[in-house]
Amino acid sequence: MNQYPGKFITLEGTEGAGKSTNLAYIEQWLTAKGIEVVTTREPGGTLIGEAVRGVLLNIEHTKMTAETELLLMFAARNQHLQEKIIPALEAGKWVISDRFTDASYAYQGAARGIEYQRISELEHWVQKGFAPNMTFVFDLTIEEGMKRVKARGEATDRFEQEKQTFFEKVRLAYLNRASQSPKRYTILDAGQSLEGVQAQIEASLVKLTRGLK
Ligand code: Z5A
Repeated sequence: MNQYPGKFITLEGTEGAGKSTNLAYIEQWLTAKGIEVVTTREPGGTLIGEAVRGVLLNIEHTKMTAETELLLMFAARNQHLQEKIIPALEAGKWVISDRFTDASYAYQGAARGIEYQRISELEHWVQKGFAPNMTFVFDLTIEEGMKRVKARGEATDRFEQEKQTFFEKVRLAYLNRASQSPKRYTILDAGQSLEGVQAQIEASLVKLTRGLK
């Protein structure tokens, strides 16, 4: 639940599915409606969170355990919530985050094998019931996502070195979570052209902003 005046939107999906590209589209769309928007990302979003991101993505950290990974995700998230997300929402701004807690269930839970119950305990401790108003799940085949990432030509991080089966588990976990709460989640066919994906996003944003001046 989000009891603050601003709304909280999160973007999720496997790598290369188009989250970062469309975050900019959502920001522009909402800003054009006169809404004040803050964009951010996880892990990261604050000075401390970005430092933790550096630790999490570093390809030299081959010995990182799944539990350490999960705790670092929630350490960064706690800072992100207290320092950036909640103050912005309290001020009536809308916050759009490239990934949030669903990623912990999908990556550290489904793919790394940590029990959901353990993740849920951390979620309750850090978030105290707080959750996004809307979550877009960018659904794309792993092959197509990898092709897009390769074409972008950037250096790979620690997660991107995982095998295809790891990402298949992540994809399935997102789809399962979304199917359990269809009111909060919108699954997007991210295999469509950018225009096609943005038309799907716009349809949801129209519903979310209905009634606003
Ligand atoms: N992680 C975790 O394990 N647990 C957690 O709790 C959290 C995160 C919060 C970093 O995330 C890692 O952290 C992530 C999960 C883990 N690891 N992985 N994998 P990240 O979000 O920074 O990393 P990412 O998912 O790898 O981001 P990405 O590769 O940048 O993906 P994207 O943002 O979804 O894609 P994009 O940059 O918007 O698009 C990729 C390319 O495709 C780009 O060149 C676009 O121009 C192109 N594109 C986009 N849309 C289209 C369409 N429709 N058609 C054709 N081409 C397109």
